[in-house]
Amino acid sequence: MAQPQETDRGAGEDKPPLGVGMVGYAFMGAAHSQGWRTVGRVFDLPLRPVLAAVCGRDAGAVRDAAGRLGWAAAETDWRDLIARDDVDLVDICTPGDSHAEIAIAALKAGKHVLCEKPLANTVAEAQAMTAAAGRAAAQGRIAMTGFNYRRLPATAQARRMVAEGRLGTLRHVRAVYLQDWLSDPDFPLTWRMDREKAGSGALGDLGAHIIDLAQFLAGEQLAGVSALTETFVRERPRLQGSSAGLSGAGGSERGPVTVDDAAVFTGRFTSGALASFEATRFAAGRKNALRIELNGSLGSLAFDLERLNELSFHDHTEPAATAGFRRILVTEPDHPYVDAWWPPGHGLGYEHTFVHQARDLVHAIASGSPPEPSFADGLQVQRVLAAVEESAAKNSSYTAVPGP
Ligand code: SOE
Repeated sequence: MAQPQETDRGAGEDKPPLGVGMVGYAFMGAAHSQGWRTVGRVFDLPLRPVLAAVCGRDAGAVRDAAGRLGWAAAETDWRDLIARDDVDLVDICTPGDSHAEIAIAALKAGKHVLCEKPLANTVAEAQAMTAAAGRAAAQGRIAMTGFNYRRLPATAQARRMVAEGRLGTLRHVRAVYLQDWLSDPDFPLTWRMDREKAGSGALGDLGAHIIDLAQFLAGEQLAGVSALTETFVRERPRLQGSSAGLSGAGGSERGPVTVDDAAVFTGRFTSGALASFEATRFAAGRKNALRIELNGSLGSLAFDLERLNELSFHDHTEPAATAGFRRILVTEPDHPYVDAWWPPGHGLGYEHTFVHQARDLVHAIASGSPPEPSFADGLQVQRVLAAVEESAAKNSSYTAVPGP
């Protein structure tokens, strides 16, 4: 049974430090912190990530977060964070309305940048970020977009199989990302339901993931979309004095929801393959259900985040008598990322995507090679998001069915 080699578990004390400064410390900040704390103790890296400072506006809360998440210092102004000499890389884990300002300033200050998805709230912001990343690349600075679901062993293995031609000519991609945390109409009005802060609702938050994953696995881009979006609950209780986020209790006063609750859209890839997507926060009973299936002329692949160590693969070249979807348990040392972890069959989790994201970013920084996904990749997803919203607003492809 393959055991992790000692060389795989680099403590890295002999490696040059890479000072990380993180802005934001809520769910994504906690997930990224886990990645930065762990990556140098599992992978043999060319640089040693150091959790230099975390930034948040509330001095007491960010100090507590620094202690809880393992950051050496706390800042209350992101401008002070990017000015620190011990910060080489700025990791942006804030709502989308601050991504562009922070990323562009950090790149200008000579820092590398990792920015959570979606890259920005608008195409214009994403374009400005991508231009700044292009200028910074000339100075050897790296800018990555944080689409973490590319970095599960199963999705990375699926990409390998598609690239090897195991599916043949791509015909279909169908992807859903289903959550249900807004099914309760009295769930309070948090930043995720405010277009100014979040840019969009389920579309940008969940739809961005399946757009990126579909294009990553297919190895090609969407050329066009046709969409429907809906806001099922148009008013919600305002938060009372708390920025408690998802779990805060709402007051009696209600305010408008200014983003989509759900988006359903079809797409055509540049090759002509067809796609369907669904992103919603109202799929009662679905907690974080990301599922994607690709159908090609030679076979099909399916992935389910609720069974994230597995792939379903159908080889259509097999005789019908024995063909069918079979399960690939993606825990072998030859599978992407797995050789640094556990022996076959032990499996990884959601949080490992952030460790792998950190690993790949450190290698890109050390080698000066373009990161994947880049800001340009994030811009392309932003363009698809904008096309979905434009299509839904035009309602052009929607044809009412005549009544009796
Ligand atoms: C939404 O609830 C969310 O936290 C997304 O913002 C993340 O990107 C996704 O990974 C989990 O769900």
